Amino acid sequence: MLLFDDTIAAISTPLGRGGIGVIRLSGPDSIKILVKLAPKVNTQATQKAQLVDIYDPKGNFLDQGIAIYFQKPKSYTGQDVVEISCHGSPFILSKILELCFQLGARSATPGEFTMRAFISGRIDLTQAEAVRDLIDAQTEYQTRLASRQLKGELSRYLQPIKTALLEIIVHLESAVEFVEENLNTDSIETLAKHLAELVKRLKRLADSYQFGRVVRSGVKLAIVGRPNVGKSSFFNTLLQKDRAIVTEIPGTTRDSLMEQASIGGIPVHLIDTAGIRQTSDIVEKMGIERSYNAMVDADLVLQLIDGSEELDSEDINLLIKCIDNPAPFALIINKADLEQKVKSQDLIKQNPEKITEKNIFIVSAKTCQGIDELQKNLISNFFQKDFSSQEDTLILDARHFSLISDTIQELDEGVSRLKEGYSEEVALCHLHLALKKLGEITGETTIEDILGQIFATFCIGK
Ligand SMILES: Nc1nc2c(ncn2[C@@H]2O[C@H](COP(=O)(O)OP(=O)(O)OP(=O)(O)O)[C@@H](O)[C@H]2O)c(=O)[nH]1
Ligand SMILES: [Mg+2]
Repeated sequence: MLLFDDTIAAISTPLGRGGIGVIRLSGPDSIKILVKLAPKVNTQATQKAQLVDIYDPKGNFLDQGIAIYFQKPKSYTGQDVVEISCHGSPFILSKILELCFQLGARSATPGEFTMRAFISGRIDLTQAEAVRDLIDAQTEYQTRLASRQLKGELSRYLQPIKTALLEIIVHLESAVEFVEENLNTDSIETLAKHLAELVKRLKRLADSYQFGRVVRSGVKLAIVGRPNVGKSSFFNTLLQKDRAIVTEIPGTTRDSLMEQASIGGIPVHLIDTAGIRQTSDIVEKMGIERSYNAMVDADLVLQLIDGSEELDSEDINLLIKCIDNPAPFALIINKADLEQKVKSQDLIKQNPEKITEKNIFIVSAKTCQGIDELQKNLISNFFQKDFSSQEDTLILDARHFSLISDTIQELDEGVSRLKEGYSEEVALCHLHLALKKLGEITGETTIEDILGQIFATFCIGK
């Protein structure tokens, strides 16, 4: 049983110098500790910012700051919470925190404030996870999704499914309870149909994880091609900085380079590679080996082609390798600002089954022509399968995906047992398990060590 009858404290702002820094306390002694630090604080002025002078126990003045006493239950954690904003000097912050410990608080573990909010019923587990995701978000789209989840989007999607499942369970339970009300074939058919409908809704959610995972963890994009097609220029254009060396000499890039970027709101790990060609130069050979490795490791391979020159055997050989490579690939015809000798059709006819207009982008790394279009469509063309819009509810978290998959499996089993004519008890067993798994997503049914694992991924002070 998790007990939260002690008081925790932590610095909630990042370590290091800053304009202000915030120390947060939660638990029954919070206000007592604040009074010791700032004797003139008005303890009746709850939920209000107060200018206070902060002293150590010997009466030495430490800093002037703003204190807010959030009286329970109107606080983030549902307990008495105190937030002290003082000047953001690492020395002052750690001094005040140390005093909080001396006055009876203990150090908060990662995510412990949010865990208390969850335990006291202020938020459900998906909202608690959204707090962590919001803090970790690196792109605007990630932030938007986390805020939607924080507002309870996932719980709202699941609630009607849970209610419907519970109704079916109650119906079956009464059939078991009153033997004379044994279900006839028609009602079994109807129940199985209702359950199949729930499975359909859950599958839609589970399918969104393919894209959700990409949104959360990002994708590895390897830029490959023969020398001088403009790989490094394209890499720099996407990064919006002069990261890789660009020259007109073929074989300029010798080693793979990796940088983080954002394409269409999705975090990407962008890899520029050495141009692939036959060579006897030992260093260049090693670089090319790395280009092949990057292709194998990538989630999406971008083969660059110089549109101002005829396709040559090196382009075609690499294209065959891209087709055989397990990751999806896109073909980027670069140098669109020059007279074009390569058309989309020239590429499609190499393998019309594997290459379609959807795989092909025409750009100029030099003038940025076509780059906006590529940014808009590249990721969604390859990873946004099976769900229609970016506004749909998305599963981003492996824990949610695994629990939804388990729920679907239990529901499928339940439907099969009903149809096969087993007793209602057998089907009920699966349906109860399905309900339990759904409850675990929002935290209605959760075991303590799972909570420990989830909150360990938070930062301290949140
Ligand atoms: N006109 C034009 N020139 C380009 C474009 N992209 C790249 N170039 C030029 O093409 C030459 C080669 O560019 P890089 O980006 O170094 O090509 P790379 O594919 O990285 O070459 P390696 O590293 O040697 O494999 C340079 O002179 C670039 O300025 C483009 O879109 N238009
Ligand atoms: Mg290069």
